[in-house]
Amino acid sequence: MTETAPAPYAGPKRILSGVQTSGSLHLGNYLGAIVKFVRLQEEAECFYFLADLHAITVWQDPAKLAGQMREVAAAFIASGVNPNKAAIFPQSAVPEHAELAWIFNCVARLGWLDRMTQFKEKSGQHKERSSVGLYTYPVLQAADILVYKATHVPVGEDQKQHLELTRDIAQKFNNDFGAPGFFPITEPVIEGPGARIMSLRDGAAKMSKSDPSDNSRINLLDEADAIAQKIRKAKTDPEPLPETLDELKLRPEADNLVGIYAALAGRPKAEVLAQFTGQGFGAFKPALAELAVERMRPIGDEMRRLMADPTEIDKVLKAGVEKARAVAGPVVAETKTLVGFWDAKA
Ligand code: AQP
Repeated sequence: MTETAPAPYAGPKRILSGVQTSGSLHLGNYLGAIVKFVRLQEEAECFYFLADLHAITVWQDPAKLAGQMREVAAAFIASGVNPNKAAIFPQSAVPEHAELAWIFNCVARLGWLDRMTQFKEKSGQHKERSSVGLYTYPVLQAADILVYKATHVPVGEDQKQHLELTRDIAQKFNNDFGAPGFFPITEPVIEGPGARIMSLRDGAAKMSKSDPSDNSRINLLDEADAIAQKIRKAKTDPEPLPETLDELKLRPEADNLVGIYAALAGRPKAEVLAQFTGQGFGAFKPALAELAVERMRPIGDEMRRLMADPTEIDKVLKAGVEKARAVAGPVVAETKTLVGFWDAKA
């Protein structure tokens, strides 16, 4: 098949993103993704899903899975995602995601998946014992995005490679099935100091819910005392904060804390650095703790309120599923026609 330049996509701007329902959300998920969900809901039609199909690529306790899913929904709403503006829904309740993923499994090439670094990191030494789902995870992610013909996807930097795969799949599908511009060539929205939040214990590792040390991350449900204590204990060095961003970059832990401050304050990193230049962590950490508590406490409180009564969340989810299926259904139907499947309704 000869590759051609991507044909322009003529559909509307549409935003999509999701968060796995595999456990407590942390500041990295919040600053890397959820903050952008809130901003983008003012700009276009938005679909924010609770990625439970992705979550089960590693073992999840069936007795806890639905509760974890509601927790992520509560995090979205408590952070300011407005269910009247954005559809919020569980991925597993919209079967079109899995249906399109199968077709994309037949479009994507093994060599493309073999290059995915997240699979290598997550499967570690035990590749043969990993689920097949973990391997094809980025193909499902492409389906999540393209089943809504989403043009923009707000994510943290760790998802950049998966987004490139989505673009490759869209382009190959459009070429293979003679449908230029059918799927958009989606743009990732990865910007600002929140795009890569690192562990509080190791400036070289990303903040992650699977890190065994709870002190490595700030969870959205942490109480004010825990937030302040984790920041107090965060790994740093004895030097005062430098003058330039280039000097700061050489000190990953310090760089991370200044980045967190900037992302929480919604200010450029250079401006934050200018404010604290020459000061040590004895002064910077309390300022950061105060800001983090001020920003995160209302979110945690609202999450606890929402999670105490699942009926409110479930109402939002049911409406979200309806909105999502109204878009995803016709896209899958058209895709199946392009592939050449028999149509029972024809
Ligand atoms: N440390 C991070 N900094 C910035 N953004 C981040 N994201 C995750 N970690 C950071 C972004 O959060 C969104 C949802 O992530 P996810 O839960 O779907 O998957 P993940 O990237 O695997 O998140 P975790 O918490 O790190 O989980 P584990 O420990 O299982 O790997 C995505 O947009 C992601 O970029």
